[in-house]
Amino acid sequence: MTYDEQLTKIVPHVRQFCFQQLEFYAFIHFTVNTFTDREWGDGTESPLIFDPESLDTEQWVKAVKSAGMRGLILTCKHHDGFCLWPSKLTDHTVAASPWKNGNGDVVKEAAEACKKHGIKFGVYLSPWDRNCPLYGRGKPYDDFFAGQLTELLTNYGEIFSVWFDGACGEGIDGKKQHYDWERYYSVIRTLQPNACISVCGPDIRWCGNEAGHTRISEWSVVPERTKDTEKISEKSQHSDNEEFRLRKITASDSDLGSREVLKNENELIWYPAEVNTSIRPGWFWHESENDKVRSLDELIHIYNNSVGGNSTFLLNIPPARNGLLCENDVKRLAELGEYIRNTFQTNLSVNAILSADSGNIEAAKTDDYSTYYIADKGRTTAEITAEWERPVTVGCIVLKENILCSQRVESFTVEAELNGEFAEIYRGTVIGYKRIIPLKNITTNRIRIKITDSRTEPTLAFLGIYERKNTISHSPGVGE
Ligand code: FUL
Repeated sequence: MTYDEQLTKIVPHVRQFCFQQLEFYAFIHFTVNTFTDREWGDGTESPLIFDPESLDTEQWVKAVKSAGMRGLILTCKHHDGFCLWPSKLTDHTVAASPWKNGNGDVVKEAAEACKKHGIKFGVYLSPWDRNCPLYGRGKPYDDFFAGQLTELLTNYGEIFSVWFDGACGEGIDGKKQHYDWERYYSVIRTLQPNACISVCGPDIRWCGNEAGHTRISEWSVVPERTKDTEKISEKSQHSDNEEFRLRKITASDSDLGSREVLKNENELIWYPAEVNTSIRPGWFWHESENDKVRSLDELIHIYNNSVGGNSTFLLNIPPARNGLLCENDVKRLAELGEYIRNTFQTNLSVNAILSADSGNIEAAKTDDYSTYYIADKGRTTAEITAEWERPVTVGCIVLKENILCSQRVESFTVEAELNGEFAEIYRGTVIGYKRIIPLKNITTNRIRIKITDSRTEPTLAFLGIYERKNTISHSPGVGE
């Protein structure tokens, strides 16, 4: 087996495959910080300050759905330790707050609203707890944390994501906790086997920043040691390459999966990226940021480069003190949803005459995995042409590999016939789960896609060529 073939033996677990198809989902940061105007609470906040008198989780879910998001992850407990559900393991919860006279449960309301409106529900539970007196004492804290996880994963229906934050500081008396991750993971696998564990977990990788920046080439096959930076020294002893042994891997490295990076690694894993960022500067609501909601343009840019850059997109929208998302944020989400719906409305490839230099390209007309294009055995390139009798105006092209066959494509180009000749209009590197290629006003009879390098036979689960519907277009693009 060639080296490239070995790389393509690494494929997603079914739970990762399902997760990736959610594409775009919401983060909701809400806790005592919302009432203290802080980003990190220190655990001394009184539960008496928590009183979101108009809390309406259906308003959250409706707004989130209007943007085209398919899930919602709630900060059930942030670093301050305040629990949005009446945990039996601590008094520092909604039960001690005036909200609903202590009879409320935000987690329950959020889970129910998601279920009612048909989106997935996930939980963020901060391992770092600045209120819990057991923090930093080893097993007693692990017992406490595993107990809280058990409450969340037992009482609130199906959970799609358990989001473990990397932030880890000192507890009440300056002690640091060394988390028993393996134990936490086993609680999750037992209680919610379909849930993906994100960031400090084995299923979904943090993209390495919180600003919404994305990589040009995002690979899902990466070194196993990407998963756990603490284990670097232990793992690297196994490599024979001296220079490589000394090189550390961090989540923010610009290249995590090229052939060059992978070649000295002993263990490789499927570990796809998630881009997480906030619609405002902060994660929590601050009155002073009500007019600092990201522009539609910015959000489209992040969407195209995350969902359309072989990542998933987790966008945070923080509720205000009254328990509602603010008007500006709600409006922006609706605008984004409208843009997405318009962009991907009319797929011109359905009525195009498709041809390829090998394989059955017709199989890529439908956006599913039941049929897919694959080049003939032994080929690592492909040339695919879409042709229409009358000229079409294209706003966007979407390419999707069949990731069940791993991630294979290394580079490709897109050409359009302009004035009787093919001209290159886009040059790309990886495809992976999805590549979105926004174009500006290309009117043509023919589009040609050339896969110029692939690890083994290139696949396409889907080729979408969308008619231009939006008046705004977003980089990169040519033609105007
Ligand atoms: C960080 C946290 O410290 C922030 O408060 C926020 O929750 C973000 C998503 O992760 O590490």
